[in-house]
Amino acid sequence: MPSSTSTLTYESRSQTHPTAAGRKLLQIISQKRTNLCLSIDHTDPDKILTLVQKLGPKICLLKTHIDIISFSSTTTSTTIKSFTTKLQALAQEHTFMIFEDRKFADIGSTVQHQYRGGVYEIASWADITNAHSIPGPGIIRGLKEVADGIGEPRGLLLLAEMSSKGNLGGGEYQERTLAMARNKEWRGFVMGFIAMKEVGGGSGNDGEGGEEEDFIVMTPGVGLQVGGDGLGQQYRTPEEVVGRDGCDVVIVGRGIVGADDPVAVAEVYRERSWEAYEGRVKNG
Ligand code: BMP
Repeated sequence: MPSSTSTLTYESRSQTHPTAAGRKLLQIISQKRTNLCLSIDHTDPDKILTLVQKLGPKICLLKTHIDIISFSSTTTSTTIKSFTTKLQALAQEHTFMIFEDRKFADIGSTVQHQYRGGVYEIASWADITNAHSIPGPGIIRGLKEVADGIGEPRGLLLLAEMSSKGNLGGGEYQERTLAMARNKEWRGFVMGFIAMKEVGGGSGNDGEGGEEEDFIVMTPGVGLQVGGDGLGQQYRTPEEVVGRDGCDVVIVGRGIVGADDPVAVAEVYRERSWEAYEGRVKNG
């Protein structure tokens, strides 16, 4: 049976990960000693830029929902393009990557337009995006064709399971999503999963992915205590998510964005998530 990737260091995985986006992210995680992704779920573009400037040093990845931002109501009339250009400059300044949480879910032809064009032009500025596997492999093929024309590393995460109560992911859905991800045709593009625990890489005991398989698992629904938000979100702690369940990157939104002192709270998340990783690798 191959050994699980969750017992390997981010540093060693950054040398061998099959996707360029994955190698870059694992390098950043290892160098900055942070496996924290900030989900910047705010609707005011100016507030987002101010917060990201402060929180940039704490994170490996910034997750956006570009379509919740109210560009029209901003006082400085920030346009979408100038906003995403500023985010890219902040990513450069503080060394983090950008993940647009678009959750594509349509046929290949439609998602190509959604990824490349429209008002957001996601492929031009987001290093990473994600997609549901429900439409079948055509969604991955469609997105990959767009990504291949960009000229910079682009990575895709598939949603294998969600953090919300009653979601239809996990179990057989996750197994079929994993099987879809393993297709050699997109080996350099599908970098991992949104999931609640380690996926593939020897963790499932099926051995089908081979020893070199390495999917990066990013996990939302992370809080400093176990809990929920009254709308189905379920929170687990960094120790459970990273230490016990083998996830690689913790995604935190309101826990940081809504805090009185976001920088201090982000440091608590960073430290606890990093220590959970160190413990996991040491005991692995
Ligand atoms: P929060 O930490 O405030 O609960 O935010 C979680 C973020 O992660 C939200 O942006 C949400 O859209 C996203 N998310 C999630 O909560 N669960 C999933 O399964 C997938 C997500 O992308």
